[in-house]
Amino acid sequence: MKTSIPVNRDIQAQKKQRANAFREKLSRQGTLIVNLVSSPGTGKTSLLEATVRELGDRLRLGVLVGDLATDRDAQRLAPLVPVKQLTTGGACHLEIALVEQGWQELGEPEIDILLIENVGNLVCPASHDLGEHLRVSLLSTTEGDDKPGKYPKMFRTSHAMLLTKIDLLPYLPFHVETAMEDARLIQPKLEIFTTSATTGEGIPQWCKYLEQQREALVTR
Ligand SMILES: Nc1nc2c(ncn2[C@@H]2O[C@H](COP(=O)(O)OP(=O)(O)O)[C@@H](O)[C@H]2O)c(=O)[nH]1
Ligand SMILES: [Mg+2]
Repeated sequence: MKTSIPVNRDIQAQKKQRANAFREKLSRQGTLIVNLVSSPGTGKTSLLEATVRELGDRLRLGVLVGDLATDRDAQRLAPLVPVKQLTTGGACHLEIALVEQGWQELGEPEIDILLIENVGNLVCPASHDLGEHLRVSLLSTTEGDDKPGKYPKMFRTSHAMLLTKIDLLPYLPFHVETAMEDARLIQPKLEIFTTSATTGEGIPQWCKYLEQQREALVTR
């Protein structure tokens, strides 16, 4: 008699377990993990640069940046913050094993917030738990205000959404209210921020949210 072995289910369960263990380990030392997800070019690295400039004096930060190839994002951030590049070699998303490896390469520092920039992609990263406390999706004004409904899993599994590049609003047919309503239909609890890494608009509010979330982690 043939027996079937649910290999894929076991592997997924193991990854989930590892992600939970990583989240718990960093929770115990008071490190908030934030997973930034979006399409390529939405402004994740620019947001990280602005965030580190705003928060770097008050909180200890560390960054892991994911890409298919090259260490360009890590090179951009290295002058500002401890950072390691995670190169997936073609995979369209980060996985917990690579994040654990990057965390070790960072030296497992005692930091307040670990920011992870996921691979630019609105589909695959939605299905992979990296042990984060917060998943934050970015949607830029250049992408169109109809995207939350078209990529629902990403926005449904997010805690916050940033509408980025709002400095470009005068030049684009992008309606902030439409994008917000679309996203809230999918995830009513979504915290929403409008930001521009170029002008700095909305960056203090976003950083305040991060500070509050980190505070909530250590006082819970
Ligand atoms: N106008 C404008 N451009 C931005 C903003 N943020 C990022 N960009 C530009 O968008 C492009 C992609 O940004 P990047 O941070 O590399 O996006 P990532 O691929 O999501 O990490 C770059 O040319 C940035 O200069 C913004 O707030 N306003
Ligand atoms: Mg980037």
